Amino acid sequence: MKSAADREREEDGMRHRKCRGKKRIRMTAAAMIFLLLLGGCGKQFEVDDTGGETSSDEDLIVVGVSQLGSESMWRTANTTSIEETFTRENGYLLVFDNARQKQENQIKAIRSFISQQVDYIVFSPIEESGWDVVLEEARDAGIPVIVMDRGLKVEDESLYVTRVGSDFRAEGENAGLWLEDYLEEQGRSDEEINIVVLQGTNGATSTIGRTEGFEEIAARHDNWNILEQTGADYTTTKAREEMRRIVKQYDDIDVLVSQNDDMTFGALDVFEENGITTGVDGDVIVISFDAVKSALERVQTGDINVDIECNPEQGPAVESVIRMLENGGTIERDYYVYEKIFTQENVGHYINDRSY
Ligand code: GYE
Repeated sequence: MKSAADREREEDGMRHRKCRGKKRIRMTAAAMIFLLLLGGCGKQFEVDDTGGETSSDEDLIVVGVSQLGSESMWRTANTTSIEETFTRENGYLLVFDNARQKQENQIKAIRSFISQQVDYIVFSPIEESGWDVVLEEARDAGIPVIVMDRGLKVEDESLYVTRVGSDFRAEGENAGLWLEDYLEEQGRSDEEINIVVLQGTNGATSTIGRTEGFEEIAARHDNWNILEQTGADYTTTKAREEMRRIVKQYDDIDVLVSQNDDMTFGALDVFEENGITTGVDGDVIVISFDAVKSALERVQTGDINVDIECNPEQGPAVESVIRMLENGGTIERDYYVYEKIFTQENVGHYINDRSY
């Protein structure tokens, strides 16, 4: 049976309406904050703060979201952010698909969104390449595509409207810059420093950016030796497996750079198994990424030296973009979310407010 929203789309024969002047859709508080951050766009939105009715079905904006998987705590928080943003109460009908780490599943999901004639397609590309054909299909169907989290490489940039996510290269650079400062503080700037890097999923923007950013800083230091960079798919299990091999192979690891918290947990288990101490009072300096609550707790206890935040709460920013599109506003090519760096010194101020 067709939903009222389906019927509405068929009736007006339009797959994407630039402006829905008749509609009043409440904006979440979080979306308003993002608007302030995005700057200059706030005036384009109508805010219904009456707190009252939910929108009727015909008014709902249908958003198809293809999530790449559920490999990490970060990903779960990102999915929650989407689910909490695109609610009926906020004026949306969310069609959600979890691709379980397979690009072919994401392509299938996008095709299914196209055949359902959703109003917007939002997706987080598992890797950067291989999207041209399906995005051309979305364009031919007149459905705007918003890229969330990881980015992509397409021949024709107009195949997607914008990307909302993190500046992964800056995250990688921040890891390197933090290490520079830390070694200096410790009086170890001239020592030989042996580094192991656990990388995320191959071909993912977050892996590429964090790797390149860190390498750029490492290249300034002849005494920083990257012993090995190895992929562990952003998962604890794979990281454990790789680290068991690595600790056998090298007996003098000074620094572990682990491109997400889930992999860091696996690595910490293996260090512990092997009687190797980590963190502020330990032998191995540990640099992690994401900053989920359970990792911040280990920053607080000192097992992890630093956690470079990657903010998964991107639903409100994606919603802001949709609002702007609905109102015919000008869209930037990239929207970056705000991110911090946590060490034992500052983590206490933030940890209690962490919801994921
Ligand atoms: O860091 C990791 C996840 O693309 C930013 O993917 C994301 C990364 C995140 O699975 O935990």
